[in-house]
Amino acid sequence: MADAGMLRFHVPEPEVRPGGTPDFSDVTIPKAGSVPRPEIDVDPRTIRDLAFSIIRVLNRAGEAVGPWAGLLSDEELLEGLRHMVTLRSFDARMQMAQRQGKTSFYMQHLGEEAVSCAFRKALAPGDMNFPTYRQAGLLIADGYPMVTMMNQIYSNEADPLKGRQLPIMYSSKEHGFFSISGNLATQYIQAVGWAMASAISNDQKIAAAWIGDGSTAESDFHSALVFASTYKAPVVLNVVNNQWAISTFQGIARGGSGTFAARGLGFGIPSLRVDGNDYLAVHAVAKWAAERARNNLGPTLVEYVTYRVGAHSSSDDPSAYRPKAESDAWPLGDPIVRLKNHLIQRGVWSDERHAQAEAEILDTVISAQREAERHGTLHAGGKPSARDMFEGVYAEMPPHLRRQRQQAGV
Ligand SMILES: Cc1ncc(C[n+]2csc(CCOP(=O)(O)OP(=O)(O)O)c2C)c(N)n1
Ligand SMILES: [Mg+2]
Repeated sequence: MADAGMLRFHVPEPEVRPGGTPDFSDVTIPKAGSVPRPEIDVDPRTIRDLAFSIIRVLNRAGEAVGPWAGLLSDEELLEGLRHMVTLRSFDARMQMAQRQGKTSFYMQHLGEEAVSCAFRKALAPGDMNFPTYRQAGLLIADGYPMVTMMNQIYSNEADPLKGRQLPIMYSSKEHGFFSISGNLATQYIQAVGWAMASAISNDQKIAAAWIGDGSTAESDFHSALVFASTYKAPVVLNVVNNQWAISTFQGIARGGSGTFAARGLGFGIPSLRVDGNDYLAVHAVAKWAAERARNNLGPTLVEYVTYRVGAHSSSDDPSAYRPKAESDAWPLGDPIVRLKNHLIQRGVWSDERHAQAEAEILDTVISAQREAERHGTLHAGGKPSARDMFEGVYAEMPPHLRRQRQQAGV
């Protein structure tokens, strides 16, 4: 009905605030195995529903069911579990190191481990990720040394980035991990541009763009989708919807689109939603999207539905903006517990072996930490040389920088 009264300004509000009872009744969860798996060359117009559903493989009994199941062997799943436990353990130690003043800043992945760990296994050597700060699992699952990550976090003398990047903003060309940019959403246009270049040079490498729910509100996200769809860039466009953008709930950036995946539909991009806490589902969908890219079928947009259990960063306190127990109410569970239960159900794992593996992994993380700390931490021990800040940018140093370097005596 027409309402010609006073205009009202609309601001979306989360269902609950601190002190309230967590409520995810608006998150519709389809049964595991119920969403079809189309051919990779499907006409995007025929799979619009997939942008509004959630692809799931693991059911409540821990079984892998439906058309997206069956891609990974016992060994591959056990390895995936080890990667996720390693990332969680690494996070806990580094979070503690931040509280001890050994680094200025840290960001955890708690609850989101499956997304980056499983995605990495769907790529081929030479493919390039353009990650945000919450995809360290891409490095862990690719065997990047934890000591090197810690050296970067401590900005110590062995930091490969020589103290120039904020802690956790890693970079490794060899491991397909493009330097993280703190300016959010730049990853999207960079990834699409890199993918276009790969196609222009008739290469075989594909790119993966990463963004959080909140950052999709940036214009870079939309520009990237224009270029990706027009030029059928060989890129997987990942949106990690962890429900929060610091203190802003996902309804703000999502606006009226219903889901983040639905954003891709207006560009004619096949767009899927997947259970981000289901290692098998994440891997299967990532593989589908990567195959499309590699077969000149163009971009795919994937929304990972997950929940950020921890604080946004070591500088954040979520109790100021959401109920304390909200993460316990999250209906998609914990990615590590779910994969563990699946492996037990397959008969290749047990609670005892899991506890033992957790203890062994913690030992490995602690010894990596000891080794990194021998090279220094934020306030103690070895540091990068002050000379380093003058190097690596200009092929020929401009006179004013040369003068400054002389003044600094380095
Ligand atoms: C262009 C830009 N705007 C704002 C910020 C400040 N900022 C850092 S993280 C963040 C929230 C991002 O949330 P989301 O995209 O959902 O990612 P998440 O942290 O949940 O993984 C904001 C606003 C920034 N770094 N860059
Ligand atoms: Mg977010």
